[in-house]
Amino acid sequence: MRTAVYPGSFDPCTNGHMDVIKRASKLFDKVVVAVLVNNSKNPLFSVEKRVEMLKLVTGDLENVEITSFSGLLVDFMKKIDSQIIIKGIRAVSDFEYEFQMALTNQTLYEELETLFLHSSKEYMFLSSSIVKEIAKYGGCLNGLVPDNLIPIIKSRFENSKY
Ligand code: COD
Repeated sequence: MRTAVYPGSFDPCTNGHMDVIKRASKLFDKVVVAVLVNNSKNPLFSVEKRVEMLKLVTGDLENVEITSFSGLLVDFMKKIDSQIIIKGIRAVSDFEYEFQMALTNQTLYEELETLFLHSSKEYMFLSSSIVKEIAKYGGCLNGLVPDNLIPIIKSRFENSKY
């Protein structure tokens, strides 16, 4: 059984992430979406909430599992005995960082392969940061995140001075 891991912050999950998850789920027997716990980016949503939101939007994808991890990705990969990391690539700027990460991870765990899925053209500009910026100023999130996440994201801003 081929299991691939799609790691990220998912703060929050966007339609760009969803596109990668759905496409990866067609390529592998199982896809584990792994949310990083101790992210230095000062996340808007707790890891529990990010996991909950991902579970909500992937419920219909039978071979997709949502979990979280802390520490090094390579240690998580060893723990669940997977050797395939999925990354999404939007532009050349993503590639430079992701290529460095892929080589670092393979240096730490030789058997690892990182597979890059290019962004679909309608999501090339999309990131969690852009979604947060729009939500912060009360902008429209239609088409940027799964519909059922819109009220959750909006209420996070209504209830905070983020
Ligand atoms: N279209 C396609 N792909 C996309 C889109 C989009 N619109 N938006 C995001 N993506 C891709 C990103 O390129 C990335 O591959 C993935 O989706 C997740 O994106 P984010 O922004 O949610 O998550 P990141 O990039 O902050 O996640 C970084 C990791 C958590 C993967 C990384 O920091 C990590 O592995 N940390 C653990 C510590 C470690 O092992 N570090 C490496 C050795 S030092």
